[in-house]
Amino acid sequence: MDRILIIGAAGQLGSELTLALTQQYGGDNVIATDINPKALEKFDYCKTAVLDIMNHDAVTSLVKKENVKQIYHLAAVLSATGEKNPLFAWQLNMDSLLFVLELAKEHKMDKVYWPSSIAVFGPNTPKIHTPQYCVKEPNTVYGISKQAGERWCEYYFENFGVDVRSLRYPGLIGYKSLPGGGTTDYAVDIYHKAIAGEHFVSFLREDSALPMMYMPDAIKATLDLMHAPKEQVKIRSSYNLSAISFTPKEIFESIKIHYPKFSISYAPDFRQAIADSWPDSIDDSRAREDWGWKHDYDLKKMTEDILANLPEYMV
Ligand code: AKB
Repeated sequence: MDRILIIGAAGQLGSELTLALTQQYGGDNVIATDINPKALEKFDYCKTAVLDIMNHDAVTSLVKKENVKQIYHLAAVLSATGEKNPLFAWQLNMDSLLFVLELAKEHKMDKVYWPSSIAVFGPNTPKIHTPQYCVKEPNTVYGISKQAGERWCEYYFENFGVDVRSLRYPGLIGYKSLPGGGTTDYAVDIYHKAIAGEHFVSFLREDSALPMMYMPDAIKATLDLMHAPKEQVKIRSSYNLSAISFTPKEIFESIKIHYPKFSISYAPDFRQAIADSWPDSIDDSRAREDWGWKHDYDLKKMTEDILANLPEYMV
């Protein structure tokens, strides 16, 4: 059985992916790691270790000690936070990926997973049904690091045979943990405000459409890609991935059906420029053709599920 190392396990994606991987591989074979010891407490069903991805010696010795065969490298500085400290974001996002790719090469890992993002696209990219291959001129440090990272992934696959797989996630929406520092995060926060009976101030304009995805779909896509036979994974930079697209006004209206007193106002800030540089919707036909990707949740179904389940996580 493959030993799996998850780096950045306590983040928004990692929190749910760790559980899904544990259900598939068993708690003895999954090692959830994070820089924040407190955040690891929730993983009482698998192995855990405090780990700073920038501490290469510590990561290498854990990989050797645990005989790790797969790495899910999820640690990253996201788009909005990245703009506040661009050099740190570049250093963390790039150094960590290159280190993981080298580690996978040296230790002959079976597979590596690394998330990319719609942030690889930029203002000159076609905005509607953005194709897999098109102009990419990202103008955030996060987007630049994801675009460069994609090139490195393909390079390590082509030149060293590292079986690295990747998805360009849209904005991810889940209720089990809070995201940190992204431009799409308003679409998580809005549910918390509705349930708390508070007014919501959107940092994006009411008509600012962005590609989004409910977390169960993101987990399914990740596991489907990682379990696909090697020959079906034909794109080794990163796959476009899509489910739903909506504006702040549309998500607000989907919630208001259930919370008629809920109110919203709009106060766009620096994140509006980031959102404006990203696509409105994504063409993910290659993921659908190559390994059978299919999403389950639309906006209505996602809202119903979140409103039914979030209250118990808000205590
Ligand atoms: C962000 O908003 O930075 C992320 C992303 C789209 O990658 N959620």
